[in-house]
Amino acid sequence: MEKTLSIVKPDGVKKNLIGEVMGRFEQKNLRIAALKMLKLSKEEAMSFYAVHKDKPFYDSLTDSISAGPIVVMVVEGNDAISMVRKLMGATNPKDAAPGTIRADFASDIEHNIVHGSDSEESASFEIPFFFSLLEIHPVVA
Ligand code: IDP
Ligand code: MG
Repeated sequence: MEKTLSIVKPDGVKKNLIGEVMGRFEQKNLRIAALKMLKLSKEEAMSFYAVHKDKPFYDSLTDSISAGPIVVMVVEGNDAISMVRKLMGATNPKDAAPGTIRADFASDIEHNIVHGSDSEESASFEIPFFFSLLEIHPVVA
């Protein structure tokens, strides 16, 4: 069992895709182990995406993710990190494989609907960024 952090970004919430994103995870036998809706401040967005602080898109990225409410979730299952990444599709929707969330719904690279941790290391930073241990409900086998 692996855990990953996924986010329905502000553009995904605006496009009414919360259920669509969670449904795609659940259809692949992934489980939602924790869930909440919130709005990040610019400062919180900057610390969440600190790994990108030297990138040219850091300012616009942190503006976009703090532009409206988001849905954050812990997703659990076999190979959850890579499964979620596969269901999301490539960062740039122009490169995303057909049938992925980003290919189906994203308008552009800055508005690409969904986030998913890219490694165990990032998941172990991103999950506790949003959730305490008491808020995570591991799946009972
Ligand atoms: P990921 O979300 O697929 O893991 P990252 O490289 O971690 O992609 O970048 C984080 C987010 O920053 C992306 O989802 C995208 O919204 C935005 N982003 C990444 N690369 C670019 C870029 O070249 N221009 C503008 N925005 C970008
Ligand atoms: Mg990333």
